[in-house]
Amino acid sequence: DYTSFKRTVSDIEVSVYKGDITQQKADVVVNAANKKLEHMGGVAFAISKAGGKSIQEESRAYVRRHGTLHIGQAVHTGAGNMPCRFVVHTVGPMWDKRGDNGTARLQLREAITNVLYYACDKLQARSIAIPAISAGIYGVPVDVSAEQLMLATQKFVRSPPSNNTLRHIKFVNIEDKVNRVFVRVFSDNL
Ligand code: AR6
Repeated sequence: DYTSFKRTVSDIEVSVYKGDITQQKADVVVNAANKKLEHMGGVAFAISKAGGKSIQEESRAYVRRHGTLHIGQAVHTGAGNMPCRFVVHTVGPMWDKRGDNGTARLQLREAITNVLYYACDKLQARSIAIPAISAGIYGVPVDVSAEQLMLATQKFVRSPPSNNTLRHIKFVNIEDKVNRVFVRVFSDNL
């Protein structure tokens, strides 16, 4: 595992890291969830497995009480046995192979913006680890996911909110080929 890109803007360090997100010691680990918070595949399954039963239990309790999530919404649970403090669950859009996906792009950007604000407003987090939301089971091309995550991050770090607590924003990819795309997009644009 290694850091493959790092840049500091407005005292916030943004990095791209090749590794397993369940092993990150950040205050917040972000989950690429679905609307029902049923953590079945991909990064959601990995988080649920690494954290232990409590993550799926807290997630079900949330949905019983408040209903399902909408795309881009952020909610949190504890992190169970993982080395982070909280899991912030968000729901990315699904890709439509035949559509123009303008809405999907916007929703992806909003999801990350919401996650960053949530981490400050609700959790006073100093560090956050984020996976390539929607770039797996939901079928968004990796370069589109990287681009939208970068755009949301770029906007946040160029003009952080007055209550910003974040000092480290880390994009964590388990797959080499996904990580390479993130390095290219972030180093070209941030
Ligand atoms: N660490 C870092 N990245 C990972 C890990 C890991 N341990 N495991 C997978 N990835 P996905 P989505 C990468 O499919 O497209 C679930 O069933 C993976 O290589 O997890 O938003 C949910 O419950 C890919 O690049 O998320 C939803 O139903 C990225 O994480 C649905 O999948 C995202 O892939 C959400 O699909």
